[in-house]
Amino acid sequence: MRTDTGHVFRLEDYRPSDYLIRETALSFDLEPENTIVEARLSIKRREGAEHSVPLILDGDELTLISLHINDVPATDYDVTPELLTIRSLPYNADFTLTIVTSINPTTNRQLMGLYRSSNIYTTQCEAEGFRRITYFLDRPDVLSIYTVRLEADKAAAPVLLSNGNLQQSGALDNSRHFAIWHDPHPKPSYLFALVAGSLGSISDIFTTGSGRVVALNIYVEHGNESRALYAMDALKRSMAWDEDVYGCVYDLDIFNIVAVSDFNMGAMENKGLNIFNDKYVLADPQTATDADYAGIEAVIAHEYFHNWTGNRITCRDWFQLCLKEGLTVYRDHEFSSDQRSRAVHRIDEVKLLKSQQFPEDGGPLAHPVRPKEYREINNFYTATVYEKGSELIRMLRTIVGDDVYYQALKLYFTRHDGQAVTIEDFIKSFEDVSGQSLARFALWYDQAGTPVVTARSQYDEQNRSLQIILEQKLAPTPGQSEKQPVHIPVQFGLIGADGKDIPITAHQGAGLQGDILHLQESTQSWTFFDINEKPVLSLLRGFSAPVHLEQQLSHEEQVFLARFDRDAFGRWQALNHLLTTEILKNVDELHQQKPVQFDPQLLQLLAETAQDETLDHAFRALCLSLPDEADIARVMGTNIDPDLIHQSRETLLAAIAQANAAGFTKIYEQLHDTAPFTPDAASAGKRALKAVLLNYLTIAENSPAQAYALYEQANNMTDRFAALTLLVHRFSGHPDTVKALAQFESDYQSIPLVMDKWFAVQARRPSEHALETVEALINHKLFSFDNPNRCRSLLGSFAAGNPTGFNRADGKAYVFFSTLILQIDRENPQLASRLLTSLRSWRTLEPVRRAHLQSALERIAASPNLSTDVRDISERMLA
Ligand code: B3K
Ligand code: ZN
Repeated sequence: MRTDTGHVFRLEDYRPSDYLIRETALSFDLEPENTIVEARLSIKRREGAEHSVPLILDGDELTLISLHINDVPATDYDVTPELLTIRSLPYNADFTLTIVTSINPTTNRQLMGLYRSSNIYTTQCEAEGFRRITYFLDRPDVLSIYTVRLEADKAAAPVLLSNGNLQQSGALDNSRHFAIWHDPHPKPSYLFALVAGSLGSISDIFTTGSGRVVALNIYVEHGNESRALYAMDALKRSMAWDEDVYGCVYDLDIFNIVAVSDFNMGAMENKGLNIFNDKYVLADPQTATDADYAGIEAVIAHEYFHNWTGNRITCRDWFQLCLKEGLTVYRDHEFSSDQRSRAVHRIDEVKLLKSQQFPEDGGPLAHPVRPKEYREINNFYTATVYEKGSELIRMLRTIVGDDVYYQALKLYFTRHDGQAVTIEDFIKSFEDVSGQSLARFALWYDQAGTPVVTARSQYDEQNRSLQIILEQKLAPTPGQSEKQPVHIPVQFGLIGADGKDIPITAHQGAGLQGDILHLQESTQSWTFFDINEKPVLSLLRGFSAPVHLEQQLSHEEQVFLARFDRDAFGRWQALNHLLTTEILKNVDELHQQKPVQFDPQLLQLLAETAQDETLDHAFRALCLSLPDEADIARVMGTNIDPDLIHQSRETLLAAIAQANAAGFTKIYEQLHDTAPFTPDAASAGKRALKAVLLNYLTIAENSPAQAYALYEQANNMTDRFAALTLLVHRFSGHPDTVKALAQFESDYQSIPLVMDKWFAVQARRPSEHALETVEALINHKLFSFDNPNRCRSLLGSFAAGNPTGFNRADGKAYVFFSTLILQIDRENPQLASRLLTSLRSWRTLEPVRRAHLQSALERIAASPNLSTDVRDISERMLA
């Protein structure tokens, strides 16, 4: 492991490299513990660079075996595992460098570079893993054409894959064989990939609009082939969608996907050879939930869409990461919205943004969508870069309109194809097509923090006019005390007493376009005329900008919006606000040991929503689900006692359950379905509603009977796991629960992705004894620190998904967790630092817990030999 050097990389220091690598010929002699890599690089000195300037190549834990320049042994160079500095290079600007290194894929537990997982050789190079394979200019602006020869034992590795198209393959002596792959598209090293091993596969074809017949293959562990069919279907739909909507056509004869079980993240978009965490490939009704299916569809699309947004046009440097990630997330959200219910998907996107990105933006790890500096780039694959980055694209589209949006992207694709570019280049395409300056908008990329938009409105009965005043503020964030106003598109509607939108005919105030108020200054106001009645204001429809909206709406107005807003997001938002307010009010009352009371209007509203058959099931499920405990904590912001939040939320759940038991039972029974499982959104919506109602029913009855019945009858994992969750979280220790947990374990012990659920559900059980459970599960025969999915399912679920259990007041879970972070850091720094970020909101806790958590964090920060990843996160969290 590389330990921290303290070096800080800064955007302002960017310089093009003095040398280019035009062609890269790699040859791998694959052996589990000693793989020999020969890299033959066609180097070109950049025009204007002095011939005396040394060539400095990146490495990481490499062993150099030999080095030749133009086939002559090199003499004037320095080498360490991290750096190869070559001097006395030929006068001629073009020369060939041949580097031979040896690496050990078996002991590579960082899962970066070339590693072996379940006997499969696989790679992960983004961001800086290629330098763990050979010395290279491992930076995204060095684009090269790759030819890759793989050689391995034929029985151990019958499948040999790399990027691009297969050129040649054949048998060799000593029961070995080889394959040669060529990728005609110049690419940065982070997109290089190889896979070798014994794998099963499924195949299909896709014919592009330009008539190219593309062979599609998904490789999985033997026996899992049928579980890859949904991923294949999602891939074909993604390919068709990207052609139809963006005109992006696939550009190779083969598209391969490989699923591996040890992977640090979701998946990787290597050119023509996407490598996936098997969690985002494998599904069948018996092992995957609806959420798993939706996740597979989204990630398959996301990686495929990178072929244009990321691979054909890539990032000049890692500060520009959002250039490919924000845009690609936006594209995958749009794809999923087209495949499913757009309104429901938007609510899910916003829930994710608020739960993951808002706390990041509001805490010690806040950074701009395009950071200005980093110590470890792997710590910047964040919700801010991805999810807020996607929101910026969404806003940009709102600002310029659909036509300009698609034209500008077309221009961006043609203008920059084959280049490594910046956010400025991207914005320029939009400015050129729209003829409009986007300077105010572009500030979003450089300013961290979530703007607060305060809205006031005044109705003048006499003049029949309505004035709306919007104000924006952005609080200081680490390293940024001064902020400027940004361009915030606020979609809105004025709703009349009949529940219909009042048409806007006359107004005063700059920056109104259709139903969008373009807020660009600190404060702006608009006056609307011919408004015959005092309307209810629906602001930020569709969550048109990633901001905190502060608005003085009365309780009645919120209820009105929850009933009548024609914007489904607006309805959900109003209801969510009412529920949050109710829980917060009761937190105060519980804190003061006062009796808790409930708003009868709210209970009535929930009953109506549950029964409203004009609404789709998934939407009803979202409306009836109370905000999570973490959502409540985020809104509270300070002095958080997770036990009080839990109690308050539970009390409201019980009140809703009791008030609606009969009505909910009726709907629940109607939803009973014996038809075979299908993963489509409509069926998934029914199951989601069923699960929410079942929660209320088990609370009302205070009995596990119905949950256990569903557990036993379920013909799919979604229902079965929903039932198991209720049993474990509400009836822990009950004989039914004990039986179900044991049954689940014995049924699925050989299916790791399902066992991840079994670990996670127990780690999330809200109880002060959850720590003891997690400690015991660490010693379970199926727990392994080597498998990131398993670590995340047990430790990540505990730290990020169990507010009461993890934050027990004696601080013992913090000590336990910090010890494990240090242990994991020695093997897999990326995993350790990612797990650690779940503690980023530690300062919002009440003083006793906060002090305990601070000591645990300080203990981490004070440990010697930390990875750069964990040192960076722990120091920023404490700063
Ligand atoms: N680009 C990869 C993420 C790489 C993470 C490196 N630490 C997956 C994706 O965003 O599509
Ligand atoms: Zn991505």
